[in-house]
Amino acid sequence: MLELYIANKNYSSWSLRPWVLMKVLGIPFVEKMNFFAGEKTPSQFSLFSPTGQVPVLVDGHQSIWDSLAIVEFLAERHDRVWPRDPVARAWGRSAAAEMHAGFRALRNDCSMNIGVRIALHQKSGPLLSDLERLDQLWQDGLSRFQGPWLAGENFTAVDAFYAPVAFRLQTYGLELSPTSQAHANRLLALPALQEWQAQALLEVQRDEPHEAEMRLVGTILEDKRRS
Ligand SMILES: N[C@@H](CCC(=O)N[C@@H](CS)C(=O)NCC(=O)O)C(=O)O
Repeated sequence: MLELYIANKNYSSWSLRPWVLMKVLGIPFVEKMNFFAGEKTPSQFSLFSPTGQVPVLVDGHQSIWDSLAIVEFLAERHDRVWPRDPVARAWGRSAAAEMHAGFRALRNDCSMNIGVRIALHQKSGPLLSDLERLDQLWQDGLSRFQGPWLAGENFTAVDAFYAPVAFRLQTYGLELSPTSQAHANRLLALPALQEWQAQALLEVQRDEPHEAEMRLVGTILEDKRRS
């Protein structure tokens, strides 16, 4: 049985990607969650991860230690990971790679913190550019492949890569065009994302560096997490 090592549900955006993909596609796996709140040192994740980072997928004696590599490993074994249509597949792979390597301001200024609602003190130029590009990308995919998912009628890896963005939009109250906003709502309504969110809200451990960062960038309007 595949084992997926993740950090936690509230903050770990990279962990969410393979997790939601495997859940939606019904690929069986055992979840191995390691919070290491506060006291985590790189060597603790290094017990199962060569980079000291998660997610890591373990298949027997083989480890796959990056979210994009995990998706490609799964794609070699399951035919619904990427769209069947080659044009949609190439678009999906490009868009997933763009998220993997880009959107730095969105990822840095608006780190994932699912249970909290925050009003940002300000939106930096790079953040506004990332939001503009995100909106353009989502609208492009949805109109080109006619939805309801980014690369067509099925939820595929590209949707999994953008799933954490839906939580970031929700946390920071960031607005996109009506088409993209509807897409974020579609993601948030997915049973798998609802399950992830419900578990995130139950977590009592806090990652102090994340919490401090959040207090720095904005005003906390609401904290829905269990205390
Ligand atoms: N490129 C990696 C990035 C993974 C990553 O940054 N993971 C974060 C958790 S969301 C992590 O392990 N942070 C712990 C650390 O860097 O010590 C991937 O896509 O899997």
